[in-house]
Amino acid sequence: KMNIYNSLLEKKKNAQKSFVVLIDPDGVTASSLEKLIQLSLKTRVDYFFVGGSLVISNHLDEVIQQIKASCDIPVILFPGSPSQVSKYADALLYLSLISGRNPELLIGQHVVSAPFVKKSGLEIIPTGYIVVDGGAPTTVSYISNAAPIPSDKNEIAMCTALAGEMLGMKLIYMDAGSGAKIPISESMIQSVAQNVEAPLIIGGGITDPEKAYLNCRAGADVVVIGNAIEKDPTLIAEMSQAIHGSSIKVNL
Ligand code: 1GP
Repeated sequence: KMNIYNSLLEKKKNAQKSFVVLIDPDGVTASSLEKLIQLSLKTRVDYFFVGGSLVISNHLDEVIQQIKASCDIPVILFPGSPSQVSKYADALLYLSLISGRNPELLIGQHVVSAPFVKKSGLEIIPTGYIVVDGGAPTTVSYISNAAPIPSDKNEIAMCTALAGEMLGMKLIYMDAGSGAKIPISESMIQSVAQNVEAPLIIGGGITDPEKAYLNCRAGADVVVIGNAIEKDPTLIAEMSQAIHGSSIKVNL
């Protein structure tokens, strides 16, 4: 079985950017998911993330099994709560909300669910999860009961990411929250990217391929798009081109 984290490190080493499509199990039906998978296979989607802050339905397993039956694109769980674990996935982002000061999301929920997560047999990827203000309250900022980092405080984001990395977190995921009005600024991405070695995931409110491209140029290793693709799945092709095209080395 492939090791997802090693694949991310390998890509980073080769300055290859990754495109992630976030699938909210509540936002898809079997037929819309099939369409999404087919569009993802036509261009290039590197990974699927599955999960979200609120998953109301209980068809997480079915969604992942459907993806697995149709394609080889790796599925990584992005759990909003400890109940969002599925043995059918390839890996799990083991998130600690290091931008917040809610002990439950830093360590409490991890303790309660640890034996069950371990038993899943999934590849566990310790991830420093940093929520940045997205211009208006997002589901994650409300549900987490923790203040997001103000969008113009690059140094707080940078210090938070550094601390997470020194604590042993293998990925840094900076998120403005799903459907954020304002995505994370390129200058914040740059401050973090220049100071940490862990692969950097950026998401939240990215609707435009130009922004996805600029995020990569600023130092994002992985760009996650959810809402925009849920609304218009044909955006997958343009997003994929913008993200993968940004890897081309330009000598200035
Ligand atoms: C949310 O980063 C993801 O956790 C994606 O956000 O749905 O706004 O693309 P969007």
